[in-house]
Amino acid sequence: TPSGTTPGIQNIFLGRCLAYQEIIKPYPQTTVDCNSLWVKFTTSFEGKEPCGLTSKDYSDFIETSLSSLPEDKAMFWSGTYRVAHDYAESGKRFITLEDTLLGYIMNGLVWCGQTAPPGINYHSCPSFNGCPVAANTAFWGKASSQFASRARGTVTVLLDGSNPAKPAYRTDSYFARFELPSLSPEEVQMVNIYVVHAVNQPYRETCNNGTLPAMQRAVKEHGLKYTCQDNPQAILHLLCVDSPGSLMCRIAQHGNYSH
Ligand code: NGD
Repeated sequence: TPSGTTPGIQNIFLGRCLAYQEIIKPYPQTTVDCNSLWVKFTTSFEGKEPCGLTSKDYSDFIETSLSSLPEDKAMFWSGTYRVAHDYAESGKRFITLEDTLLGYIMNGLVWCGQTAPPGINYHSCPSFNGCPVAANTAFWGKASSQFASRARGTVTVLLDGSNPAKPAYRTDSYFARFELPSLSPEEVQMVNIYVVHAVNQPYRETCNNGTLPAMQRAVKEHGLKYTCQDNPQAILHLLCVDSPGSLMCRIAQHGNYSH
């Protein structure tokens, strides 16, 4: 059953907004007033037909809350939510959209409007594919492209090379539709592509196989330089936390290096 707007959304929104700026502060940015941000958010969709929204409805809200990004920190993910965020370390190592104020506030929330009072539908919202122009895309598409347009220096992309149901590079992903096209060839010097392979699963796609060659062509055609690596050590080590005994995870157990 499709759920409606997240109960208590105003408290969650304001609490996340305050906590992000007062406590979490992953990197220096200009302060935003949380109450006026809430007003900009609700104005975007309240009282409106949920399937009629476009990214324009969210422009003011998104542009007020996204500030500039530090060089070399932007990270994109596609099918790799968990390991990308483990690796990013809440903005300390890399900054994903979910480590920005906007993404931090909105991640996981459900919301939609209705023309009848009270203007917000707490009973049911359209499913992901339930609208002609997905309501989801009106917000997350705009948020993703605005985030990507702020990236500078080296950017990092984590793709899933092990999912039998989803190719690593899908032309209908948010990454392919909104993020890659918004990277500035003037501001972005290098795209580091990491292909993640699940532990003890076959390598379905690698830098040289499957959809990766097409992705590298797309990156090049956009005027960007790139590198591609299959399961870099740092990523493998993160994945190995959950299967330390597996053969590909047995490392550095040969001796005692303490003296
Ligand atoms: O069929 C779907 C579906 N496809 C994507 N998503 C879907 N949700 C459904 N219910 N049904 C949503 O997009 C879902 O919230 C996923 O977690 C999210 C990402 O899909 P994925 O893993 O296939 O990767 P994408 O390339 O499409 O989008 C990820 C990139 C990443 O670099 C973020 O900066 O785009 C940005 N992003 C997009 C959409 C949503 C982030 C979010 C988010 N935080 O919710």
